Order: sequence, then C-alpha cells, then structure tokens
Amino acid sequence: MRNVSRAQRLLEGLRSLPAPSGAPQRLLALAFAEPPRLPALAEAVRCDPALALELVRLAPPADPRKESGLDLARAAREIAPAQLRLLACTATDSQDDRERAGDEHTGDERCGLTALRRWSVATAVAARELASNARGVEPETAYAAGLLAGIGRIAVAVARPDESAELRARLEGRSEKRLVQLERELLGLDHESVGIALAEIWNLPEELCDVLGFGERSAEQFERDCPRETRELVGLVRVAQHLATQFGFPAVDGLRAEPPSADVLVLLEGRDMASLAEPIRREVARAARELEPRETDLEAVASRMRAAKGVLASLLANSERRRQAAESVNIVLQDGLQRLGDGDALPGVLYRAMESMGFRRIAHLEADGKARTLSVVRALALGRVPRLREGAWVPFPADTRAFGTPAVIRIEEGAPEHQLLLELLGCNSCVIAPLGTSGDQRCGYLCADRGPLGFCGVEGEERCLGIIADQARLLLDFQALTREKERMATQDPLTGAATRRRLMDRLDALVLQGRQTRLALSLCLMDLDHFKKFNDTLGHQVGDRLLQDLVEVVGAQVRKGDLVARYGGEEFVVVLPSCDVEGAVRSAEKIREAVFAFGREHASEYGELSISISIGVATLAPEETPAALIGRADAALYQAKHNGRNRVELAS
Ligand code: GH3
Ligand code: MG
Ligand code: MG
Repeated sequence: MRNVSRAQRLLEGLRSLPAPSGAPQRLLALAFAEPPRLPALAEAVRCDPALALELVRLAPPADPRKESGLDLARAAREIAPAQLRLLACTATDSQDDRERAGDEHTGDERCGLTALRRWSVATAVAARELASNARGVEPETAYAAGLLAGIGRIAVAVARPDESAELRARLEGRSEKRLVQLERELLGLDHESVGIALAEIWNLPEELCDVLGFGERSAEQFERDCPRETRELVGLVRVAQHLATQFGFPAVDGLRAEPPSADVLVLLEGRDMASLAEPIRREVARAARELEPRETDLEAVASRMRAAKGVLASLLANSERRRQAAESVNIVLQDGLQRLGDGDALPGVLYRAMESMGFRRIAHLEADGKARTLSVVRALALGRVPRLREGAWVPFPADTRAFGTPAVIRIEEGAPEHQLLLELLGCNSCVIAPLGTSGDQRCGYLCADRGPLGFCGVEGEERCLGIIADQARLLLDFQALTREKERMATQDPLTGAATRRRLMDRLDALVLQGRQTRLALSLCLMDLDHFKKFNDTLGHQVGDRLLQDLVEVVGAQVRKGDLVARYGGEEFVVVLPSCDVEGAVRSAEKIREAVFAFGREHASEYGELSISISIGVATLAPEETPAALIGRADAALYQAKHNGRNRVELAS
C-alpha cells in the first residue's frame, strides 16, 4: 500500500518536475549570447540530456510521430520566445527557492547528475556509431534515443535527490536488478517506469517508450509487441548503454557492469570494439567540457536572467506588435469599405490604422518634384502627442519617388532623403509607404510613427502600412471619382453653370423653405435673342463661346447665394432667394444691361451682331410649385420676346 501511494506521489511530482539544475540558465545564456549562438545551443542540447529533457518538457511535439521529438537540434533552433520566457520564470523561481532554503550545493553534486549526463552522452554516441553501420535506423534518431534513454534516471535524480543519494550509497557494487529493487522499495517506482511515465506525459514518440521500457521485457515479448524498426532501435540503444558502461561511463557509481546478453551480442557481431571506444571517449570528453558547471556566481546568473527577461519582454512586445499590425490591416480594410461613400473617408481610416497598429501619429505627405519640397498634407495624432502642422515642409531635392516601397526609416541609417523625412517629422524612426503618384511630379506617402521619442521598426509593420496605404489610395481614387460624378451631375460641362437637375433640387428646397419661413423667392428665366443667327452666320463654336461668355457676365451680376443654371439650349435661370419682386426686377434689369453692354464691347468678336437677352421674372406665390413658378416666368419671357426683345417682363 505504502509503495503505491509513494509511486503516485512520484508520478504527480513528475508532472511539475522542476528544471534540471542549471539547464534553463544554460539555454538562456546560449540563446542570448551576443551574437546569439543558436548552433552552440543546439550542440549543447546534443551534449546534455538534461537540456534535451527540459526542451522536450517545454515543447512536446505537436505530432510526435511526424515531428519526431527526437530531432533535438531542430527543437533547439525553434525555441519560441514564449517558451524561453517560461524557462526564465522557472529558472529564477527555482533559484530563489534554493536561496531561500540556504542550500549551497548544486543539484548536480547532490544527485550524481553529472555521471548520468556523461553516461547518456556515451550511450548516444555509441548508438549513433552503431546505427551508422546498420541499416534501418537513422543515426540521428539513434543518437537522440540514446541521449534520452536515461531520462527516467535523470528524473528520479532531480525529483528525489535525497533518495537518489541513498540509492547510490546502498548499491555498493551490485547489479542493475538490485538497483531496480531498491528503487521500488524507496520510491515505489523504478527509473524505467518513471521514464515511460515521463515519455507519456511529454507525448514522446512510441519508439522512445519502447526504448525506455525494454529492461523488463524478454526478447520474445519484444518480438511479439514491437515492429521490426523499433526492435532494431531498442537493440541498438541497449548495446550502446552496455558499451558506455564498458568504456567507463557507468550511469550510477558502484553499479556492476553485467555481461551483455546473447541478443545484444548479435548486434555487436563483426564490430571492432576499439574502433567504437575511440569516438565515444572523444565525444564524452567534449561533452564533459560543455557540461562543466560554469556559473558559480549566483548574482551573475541572476543579472543575466534579468537581462534575458528584458530581451524577452521586448521580443514579446515586438511579436505582439507584429500580430497587432497584421490584425489591424483587416480592421482598417473593413473600416475603409464601410466608410466608402461617406464623403471624406480618409481621416477616419488613417485614425483607425494609427490606433490599431499602435502608432501615435500618422500623416499624408507629398513630395513635389517641381517645388522640390516634402510637405505635410494632412496629419493626425493620438493622445497627448502633438500633431504635425499641416502645410509644414522641408526642401526635398531627392527623387519624389525616393520611398517607392514600404520601409522602416531609422535615423542611424544616414541616407540624406531619410534624414530630411525624419527632420520634417521630428522623430528618430518612422514607417513610410507610397500612396501613388499623380501625373504632375507629385508623389503621396503615408507615414506613421510613435512620436518624437517612440521607436518604429517592428519587422512586418512596413508591409502592413503598405497594404493600408494601398487601401488609402483606393479611397482617394474613389473619392476623386465620386467628386467627378457629382460634378457631372450638377455642373453643365460647356458653361460651368448649374445643371437643370441641380436647379430643380435647389428650387424644391427653397420652395419648401419659403413655405416655412415666408421668405420671398424670385426667379429670372432668360433667353438669348436671335441666338440662331450667331450659330448660322458665325458657326456653332462661336455660339458656344457666347453661351460661356453669357454665363460669366450673368454670374458677375448676381449675389453669392444666387444660382445660375442652364435650363436648356440658350435659356438660363437665375434663382434669387430672399428676393422680393422689386429686387428681382432690379436684378433682372441689371443683368440685361450688363449683357447688352458686354455685347457692345465685344461686337467685333461676334461679327457685329447685337447681343441681348430677354427675361421673364416671377416671384413665388403662396402654395405655388417650382414648376408653376417656372411656368409663369416662361410666360413673362414669351411676353418680353413678343414686346420686342432685350427687355424684362414681370409675370402676372
Ligand atoms: P429668339 O430670340 O426667339 O430666342 O430666337 P433664337 O434664334 O434664339 O431662338 P431659337 O429657339 O429658334 O434658337 C435657339 C438656338 O440655340 C437653336 C439651337 O441650335 C441653338 N443652341 C441650343 N443649344 C446650343 C448649344 O449648346 N450651342 C450652340 N452653339 N447652339 C445651341
Ligand atoms: Mg430659346
Ligand atoms: Mg433665343
């Protein structure tokens, strides 16, 4: 009973197994060395089962069969910052714990981890050497399997250092069988079961579970339970362990080396033992150098950890920013689409981009090739960061397309156009992306930064701003098209006067307003006299020019709120809001006189033909519709024609 509960305790302990002593520090020291030494990190992992174990513990492979957790070098290369952060926390905590406990011995000294590491490395090398001469097992897989074959022992040594020391003391030159017995007595579980439990907890490949658990099974059982490749790997590791012990690297001091069994000897057949001993010794010596404890100064370790945590914090912040930037592209694109047609959508989209990408300022800049300037067209800022002044500029002798692709600009890079840009912004780094060129040597840019003291340059931000700039460009194009469409609907292309549609809209609104406010509303309908003659004798082009001149002359006579519209052909309407009948007749007379005077002044340009207009004036009657108002003015105009032209008639 007691054994069962002890075993349970040990298994539970395995789930929260602390990092093997020194392993996290080693990982961090190598990962954060300047320059970073990832190959050295991978190498260290290859030399150190404790490190390998720690890595596997922190990053169990997603698909253990495919991604084979045995590829340790690759695992080391792929340590993610988040996992290192975890490591950093674990390591600092366990160090604090040790300090609190006043323990001056390192874990290695207490539980014989160094011996276990050497034995594991020797096993791994032997397994690789054997595999390189045998078919069916990848040498690197054999190496990794050999390296991890001792994880059960290492786990016991780390999780139960006191019991481990006692085990070694009580072993006194006895066999492996005796060790297993003692372990069961003391711990409730032997190291082999611990290894298998760990392999399961860490989701290691099945082959490795078999390698870890072969001690208990007979050759016949293996034959029955395992596929052939696994049997070969298991056999290899078994021989390798034997060789490691033979060549002087026993797993546990005082363990008696047993002669290899028959099935193991089969694998060795034909191999020259001496040729195997040499690489094993060489590798173990190298690994031993790697494994030597280096950090004895706890303060130095702690300060390194703090520095590493700082680096990690900034790595994490950067990766967070990268994620944010990528996400904000979606947000901004959606936002832009929703705002399409909302008049000026650009500021809203820019504000959204700035906010979601964590920028403090964003600006639309323009490089002008003629003026040779770089200027701020539009600027937005967040919070207390001051906005750039719109219209601010710097001389810019460089090519207007100097920033042709999205880029991060930093002050230390020193290109002259970069310096000019940063001078305009008044900061040390920014991200810039082209908005496209317009025909007249102008080039637009979208530029974002984090204020005078902020830092830009998170990898990937420039690509995101580039996508947002493309979107902004589309918005600008869309706006230009919308404006053009509106202009076409409301402005007569020949004369620039309002179209009939705009006239009717305006009249509708004014008539409604007039009913509510009782403000007077008047209207002049005018028609060029004998216009046909101009066309017939001088040609349509001259006729067109006269229409243009007419609109200009009439426009110069009316008030700001009046509307001059082309009603059709050579007929025009002037709408006079807040104008009573006397005022309307006065305005009409003024217009008529001005046109006549113009005609006399420009008679030579118009074949000495007399230029004049006739005007019908009407003032809105109560309850009258716009159409009825125009109808009355038209009748008055007809009357003016009938009465001899070049005159004003008031509608009845
Ligand atoms: P009245 O004094 O009775 O108004 O004589 P009129 O010749 O001006 O009258 P009419 O309505 O017979 O002729 C109008 C002419 O205006 C006929 C048409 O060809 C011309 N016209 C209409 N639109 C345009 C235009 O856009 N350009 C030019 N050049 N001529 C136009
Ligand atoms: Mg006419
Ligand atoms: Mg006419």
